[in-house]
Amino acid sequence: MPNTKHPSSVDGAGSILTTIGGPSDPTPPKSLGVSNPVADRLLDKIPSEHDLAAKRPYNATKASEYGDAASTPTEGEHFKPSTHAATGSSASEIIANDKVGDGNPPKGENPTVDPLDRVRVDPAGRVLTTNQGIPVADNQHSLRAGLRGPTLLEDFILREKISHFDHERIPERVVHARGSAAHGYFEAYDDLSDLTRAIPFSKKGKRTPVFVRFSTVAGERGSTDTARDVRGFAVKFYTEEGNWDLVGNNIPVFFIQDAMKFPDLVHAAKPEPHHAMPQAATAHDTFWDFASLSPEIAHMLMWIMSDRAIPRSYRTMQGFGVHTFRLVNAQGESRFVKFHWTPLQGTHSLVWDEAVRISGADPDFHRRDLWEAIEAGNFPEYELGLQIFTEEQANSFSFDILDSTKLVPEELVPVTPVGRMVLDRNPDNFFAETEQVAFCTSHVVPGIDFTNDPLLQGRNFSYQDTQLTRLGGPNFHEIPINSPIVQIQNNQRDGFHRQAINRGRVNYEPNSLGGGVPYQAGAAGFVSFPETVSGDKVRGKPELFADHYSQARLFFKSQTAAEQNHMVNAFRFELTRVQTPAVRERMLALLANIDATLVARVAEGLGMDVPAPLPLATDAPIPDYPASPALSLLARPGQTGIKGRRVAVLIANGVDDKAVKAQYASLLKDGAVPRMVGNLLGKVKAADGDPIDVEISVEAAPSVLYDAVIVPDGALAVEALAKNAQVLEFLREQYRHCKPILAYGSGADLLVKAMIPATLPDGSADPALIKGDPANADVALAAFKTALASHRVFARETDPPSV
Ligand code: HDE
Repeated sequence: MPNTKHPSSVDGAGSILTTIGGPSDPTPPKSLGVSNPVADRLLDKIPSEHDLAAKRPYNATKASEYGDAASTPTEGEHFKPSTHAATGSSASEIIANDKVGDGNPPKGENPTVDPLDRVRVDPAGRVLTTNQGIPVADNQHSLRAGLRGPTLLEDFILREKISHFDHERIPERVVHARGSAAHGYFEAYDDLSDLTRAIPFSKKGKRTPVFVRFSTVAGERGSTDTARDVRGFAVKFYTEEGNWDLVGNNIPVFFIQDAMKFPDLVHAAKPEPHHAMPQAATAHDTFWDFASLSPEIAHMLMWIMSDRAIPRSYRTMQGFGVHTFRLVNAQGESRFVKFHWTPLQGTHSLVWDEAVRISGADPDFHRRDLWEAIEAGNFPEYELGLQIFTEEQANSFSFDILDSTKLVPEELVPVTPVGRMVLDRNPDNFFAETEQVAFCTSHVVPGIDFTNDPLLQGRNFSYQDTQLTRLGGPNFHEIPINSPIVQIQNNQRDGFHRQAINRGRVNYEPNSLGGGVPYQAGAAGFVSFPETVSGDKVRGKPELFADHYSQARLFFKSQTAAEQNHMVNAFRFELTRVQTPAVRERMLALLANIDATLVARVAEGLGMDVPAPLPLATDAPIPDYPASPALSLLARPGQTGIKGRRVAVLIANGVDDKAVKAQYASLLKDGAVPRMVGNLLGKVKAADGDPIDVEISVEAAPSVLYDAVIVPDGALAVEALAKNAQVLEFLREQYRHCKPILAYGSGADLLVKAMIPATLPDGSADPALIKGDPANADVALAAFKTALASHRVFARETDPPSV
């Protein structure tokens, strides 16, 4: 589409980079102000999608569906897109790798282990068919005995269509039902073959394709993204020696110590069984009843009541393998390892009030953020770090490395960076890929091995088992997203939905009729580490597992004051929603073993006295750890500046046109996503008379959906904005949620109208409340960008909130 109105500007580019709304004027920008092959493709994709849709202003075949005309079916209207991109699922589909292929399905191939290209379906220029490939003449009507008669059972086309639809749903995951995923690659920094023979680490610069699914745990498939919860962080590596699944979380410890307790934990956390409430929340009696009777949960409670449980984005959270695993090298030597993923974007979270409001404004907040970032070419990137230690070291620790409620402090064993993971491609189809992907902790490759952590051992059974129901049988490994990039060769046969057509008559081993193949690999295959095992058959836990509180204490004391405040508030919120006083009391008694200030402040919020601490499960002395700054979220501000940050630029009639456009363009250039936000869609008339498109209204995308706001200069504009209470609330929320605010010239009057405090509560200057001189706009913008990159100013917070 020719761009006549904004010949060379980036106006509207913020809307091209997002998935909600857009200006009334469909004229797209010509440039995004940055050159990036994926983001640039959006400039083709979005306008050509519009052009394609515009070719069909109405349904021209509708009239032929009635009366006698219906007896001669008409060919469906169809149109050719102006670009291939127009009908693709994503702009990132052009990014190829060994797993996804290049996006162009080869004709006539049907092997079971090829890349996803084999099953990618493109309907361009094709007629509609049944599942048997029969061309469908009429997709509007069922077959009937006369226009007013009954529908005929003979109508195999209707039956097939309805029946398939009836069975579209599969059971959701029993936990981690809500999730989003992306393709990408892992790249090793170095050759680690002295440590492990795992092939992704075999060579400096080696790339292994991955598929990563992030998730919440407790909520159902359609639940909100910003619930307070642990996030799943599951990575499937498609290696040349088979698939390795590192099925982790964004928190390095877990609630329980033995797989036997997992169904109890999940039952307690999920909606209560009598009335099925609440959805995606632990703030209810059954969870806290279970928690207060399971003191091994203490450490995990510290993490889930912290801001870790409300991440800003999947791009801004860490990932952890949680359990201790083993690395084994070609000589059969083993070391213990803990896996850490660290986001280059830094670790950033939401504030609770914001998380709650986002649930209404955009329940898909994290899904959208991940999708949009990849489409915009702001590829999420994480560094993989390993904590490596020997058996001797492990024996010297004051905790048991098989206990998943404990972490290995980084001060004890530092994290060594070994590679990076880049997520550079969105899935083509949510169901086929994100929903059907099956992660199993038992999927390991030579060079990676298990330990005897009783949680991990239980998981190794559970994941394989759960897929049988969820994906309908034992052949889920053949679903393209699950199948490895190497051939599957064994004598397993048949079962529901089998795809492989195995050649020959030999389906057993040993055989001579097939020449002995496939043959076992011997030492070249997966060899379990020959760990010595001895002991009585017993149900129980080792002594060191009985220390429930030392690392909970370590976590609490390692947080900054603001983070501690957030934890106090989270406990107050959750326990206030509990109805049974005895449960609240027992929880306070548990907290009393962790920190005296914490319990006193939570008790105060509940109007209760601090009870006596719960009895301990051990008489052994409890380790006292020094504070670990690495445990604070603020320890990792990130390296990618303002990339992917959303900025609202408020506009109304009379706005200073030149300035807002320059700010908009400058933010785009740095990879942020600005949007012109107004009272209503349409155009506003700038001070110099030029029209500017409003890209979205304050109502459709309220304050919580942005990381920062710019209030422009222009007395008239300020007056118009001040009349809208939603705008004033917008600013108050930006302030309350500690986000950067930049006001130019008369824009500062709007802050006064919104009753935004001029200084921090202690009277000092607020580094993220920036008042800019329009004559010197660049200086203020630079300060604003710095504030945006460092995320939030928690020093604004008071208890209770004053704004
Ligand atoms: Fe899971 N977990 N889990 N879990 N888990 C599942 O497997 C289970 C645990 C985690 O994106 C289920 O395929 C048991 C720890 C993630 O598809 C199920 C125990 C950690 C995902 C299951 C645990 C996790 C799951 C449900 C205690 C962090 C989502 C659907 C012994 C290290 C993967 C499925 C995805 C999913 C069982 C504890 C992470 C039922 C029995 C610890 C990220 O098999």
